[in-house]
Amino acid sequence: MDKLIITVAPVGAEVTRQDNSKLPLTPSEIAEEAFQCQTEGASIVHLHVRDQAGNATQEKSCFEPAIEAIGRRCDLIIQVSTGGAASMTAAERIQPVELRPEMATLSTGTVNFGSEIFANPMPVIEKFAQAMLTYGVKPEIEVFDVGMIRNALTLVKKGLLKLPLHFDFVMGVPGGIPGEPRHLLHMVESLPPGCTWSVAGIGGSELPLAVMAIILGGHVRVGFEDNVYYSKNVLATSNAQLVQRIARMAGELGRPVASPNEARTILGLTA
Ligand code: KMH
Ligand code: ZN
Repeated sequence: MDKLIITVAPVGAEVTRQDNSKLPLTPSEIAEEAFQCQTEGASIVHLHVRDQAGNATQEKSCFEPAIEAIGRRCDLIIQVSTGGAASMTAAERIQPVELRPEMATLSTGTVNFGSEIFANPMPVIEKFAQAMLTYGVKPEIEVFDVGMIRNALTLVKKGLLKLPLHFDFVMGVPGGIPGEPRHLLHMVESLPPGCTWSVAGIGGSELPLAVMAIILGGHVRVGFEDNVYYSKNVLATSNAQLVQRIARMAGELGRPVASPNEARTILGLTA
């Protein structure tokens, strides 16, 4: 098995300081948290940013200072979100890809997202995939339900995505695939050979699905975007605390964590 890639999703678009007062919001807070997460074993940061009022934004001018601040503090792979928030337009969401980060997310289907709809019709997915080809950005395929794997493979046939793909199964969003072990097994079995995958379990499913991924040869995403708790009714003190637990458990299970450069090799990001 490859070493374990831990992605941290420290900010998200929906979570607030009411949910967890330790949520990083400004570029310097995000960079400091990213540094602490790399120290604990993370190798990718999945990046959302906020405006001065703390609201989610996809403005390039808000991504730039966060990307620069992270780059000054550590060498994590930066993966910008193109999901943004469910209320945003596709034109808003795609903006940070133009900054040529190493990676960006690509959601390959529409899903109910709580009381909202996270809309990704095929023409939008194709446009986003084309933008990632144009700017030389490696997509991480965000899968909120099993049909989205098939949509990604349709884009491979059209030449808009290249195998082997890297997937992230986001499981437990209200409206998406539930965060249950049998569903993770089914998703993994639905991938073409040679693809890599990680799992981002929402809320209480984060830890059990992460442990499954460690054992199955997948990779893991944790962070306040997905879960603000350390255990039932106990808030996490930082994103780094969540990363540290995964790295420790992976070590116990004989799966050491990948450094950012080792993750680059695993994901084919190096020339
Ligand atoms: N905030 C969600 C609506 C992504 O970052 O690519 C979408 C999301 C996925 O978070
Ligand atoms: Zn996200």
